Amino acid sequence: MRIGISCYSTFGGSGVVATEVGKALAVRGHEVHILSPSLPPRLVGFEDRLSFHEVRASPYPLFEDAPYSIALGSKMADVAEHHGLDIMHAHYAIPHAMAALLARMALPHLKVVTTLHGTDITVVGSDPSYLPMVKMAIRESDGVTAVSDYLREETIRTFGVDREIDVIGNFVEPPGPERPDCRAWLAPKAAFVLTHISNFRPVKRVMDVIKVFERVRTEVPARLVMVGDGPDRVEAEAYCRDRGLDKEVRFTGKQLDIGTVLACSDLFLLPSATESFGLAALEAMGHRVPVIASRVGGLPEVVRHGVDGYLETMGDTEAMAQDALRLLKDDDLRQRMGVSARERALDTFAEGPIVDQYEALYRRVLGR
Ligand code: GMT
Repeated sequence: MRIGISCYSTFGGSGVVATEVGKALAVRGHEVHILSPSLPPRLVGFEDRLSFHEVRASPYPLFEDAPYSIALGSKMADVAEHHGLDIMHAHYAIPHAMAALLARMALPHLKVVTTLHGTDITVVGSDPSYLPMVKMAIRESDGVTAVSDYLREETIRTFGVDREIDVIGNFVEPPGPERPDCRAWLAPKAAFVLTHISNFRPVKRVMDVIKVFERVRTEVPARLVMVGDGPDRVEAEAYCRDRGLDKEVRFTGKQLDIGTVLACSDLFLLPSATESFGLAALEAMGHRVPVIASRVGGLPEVVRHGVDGYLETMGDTEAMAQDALRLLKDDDLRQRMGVSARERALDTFAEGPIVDQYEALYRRVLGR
């Protein structure tokens, strides 16, 4: 098949999933074209049958903001026509699904598959300024997927849509070789390493991460590694400085090699307000790192409470800290949970079977 994939080029999970699906499809022999405002971070290395198309919205004095959605629809139509695409797969509804539908108006044979990732439904998609168009995009796409049962149900509830939505989860690959020296530079004094990875948006509740850590460090030697960047980083860093935690909490900013950090971590913290799936948690599990998270959204479909980690009421930082202390004080329990977490990640959310599901959906919408 000839497949276009449209996504954001940020470090977020939707771009990661889109890029990894594209790479896997190219390895399987499909021709894949990725469209994004800049090179997605995971699109590294040369892969035969995989091309990248940068989308640029040209400025014009009349525009307050150049209309990216129109430029994306134009680029989709152009790539689809000149490369004979069968499918345009939009990752994250806004604006990729609407742009793909515009491209389909220009080229009626083009089929549109939309993957809903999370806040495109639960936060921004349900905002009245976007809702009617998100609803239209869900209704009009030839195929729609959601990354968890929770997100599928939330989509039906929020938009009142009556259509088939396939649930296809996020996935991980088995981790590569670990770097033996990373623990020494993350936690020089044989302390435990707690890790959080996110885009530091309000939905991630990064201050809860710091509060859990603050409580944990009163009982065991520990370091906190905060990977990523976003609006709430400034507040979190200032808080750590004010409380004298800045030697123990390390803000690394965005990192490509999260595998190295996870390989040296003892616990992963994800106390989000909502999370449709929680790809960062799954990646931690793939590295044998137990997860402590909020019991929200699709997280219970990923992390089994008491088996791969613990799930607590959102905002209950004391319960999360108690879970962390229980795990850090009991090496056997921590290792057992790490092993379960890895098995769950690599068995239930392995790349191969998940990419099979996308391939099957493409064939279904193409009637092949
Ligand atoms: O919705 C976002 O905040 C962005 C999006 C992304 O691009 O990272 O994250 C969502 O998609 C991921 C990949 O499917 C999921 O693993 C995340 O749980 C989901 N984020 C939220 O629901 C908050």
